[in-house]
Amino acid sequence: MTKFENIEVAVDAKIATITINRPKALNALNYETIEELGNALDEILNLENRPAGIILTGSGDKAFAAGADLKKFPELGFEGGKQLSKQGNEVFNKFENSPIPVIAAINGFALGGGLELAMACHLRIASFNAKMGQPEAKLGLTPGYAATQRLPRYIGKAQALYLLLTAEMIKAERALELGLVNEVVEADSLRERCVEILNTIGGLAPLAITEIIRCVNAYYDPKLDGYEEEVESFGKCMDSKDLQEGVSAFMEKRKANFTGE
Ligand code: DAK
Repeated sequence: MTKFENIEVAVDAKIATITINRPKALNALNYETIEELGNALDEILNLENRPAGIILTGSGDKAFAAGADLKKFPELGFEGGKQLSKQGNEVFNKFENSPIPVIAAINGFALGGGLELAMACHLRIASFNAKMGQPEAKLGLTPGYAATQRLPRYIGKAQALYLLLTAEMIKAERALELGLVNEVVEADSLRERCVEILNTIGGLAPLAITEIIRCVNAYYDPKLDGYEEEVESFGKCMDSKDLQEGVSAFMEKRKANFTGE
């Protein structure tokens, strides 16, 4: 794996971990960091032994990512703003469409672009000290990385508008009540819980996991008919070695040994 400047990437046999590593700026996302996140994801997905999943987190115990890096914002202007938004959306969409699941381990502040990045992941596990919000309106901005689109999907229009219009920061327990995160755990067991979830997923059929992600994403894609995509995926899985192995293992009362084919 490439050695990056703003993120750290570690890969063991089954799990890749990407850590945003700008603790002095509370892991704020600048252009370079977002670029590196996209490149790291590409490298992980191209590994010969592709891991079962990815944990995305922030370094230190204070922040997942405290938003887009605000320092350069005042000089960006219209074109610079659009370019930044386009780059972010491309990278975040790449995470959302990753064929292996990505868990955001939210270990502190996840604000603005930081929460938008977490929302592009498939699952969100937060520690009790995590705080989330979309403070863009406080800064004179609309969200640039799709909070106006993803937040309503997770928590409904009324609650999404509340968070976007008030710029209020909420605690992890409230995020759980709203359905924004999957679980809230103690900070010192955050990684352990994410590993446990990915180990569970890693024991299942890789092809089915990839197709489930694809079909659920299709539900939210106006260009696709999710029902048709599901039919396609079902046919594809029926024709797979994983299906043969899964059913044989069930009949023979043994653990399946999937190959993702
Ligand atoms: N950017 C840059 N530096 C940041 C930062 C950020 N977002 N957040 C924190 N830092 C830096 C602080 O400046 C400080 O640096 P020094 O002063 O030590 O050099 C250091 O991190 C520690 O922060 P604090 O001293 O403020 O720490 P506290 O514990 O007191 O407060 C806090 C923590 C998270 C409540 C506070 O730092 C804070 O309010 N941070 C800003 C949060 C925020 O507003 N984030 C931006 C959200 S808006 C778009 C693309 C993307 C976006 C929008 C449009 N287009 C392309 C159109 C996204 C926008 C956002 O993300």
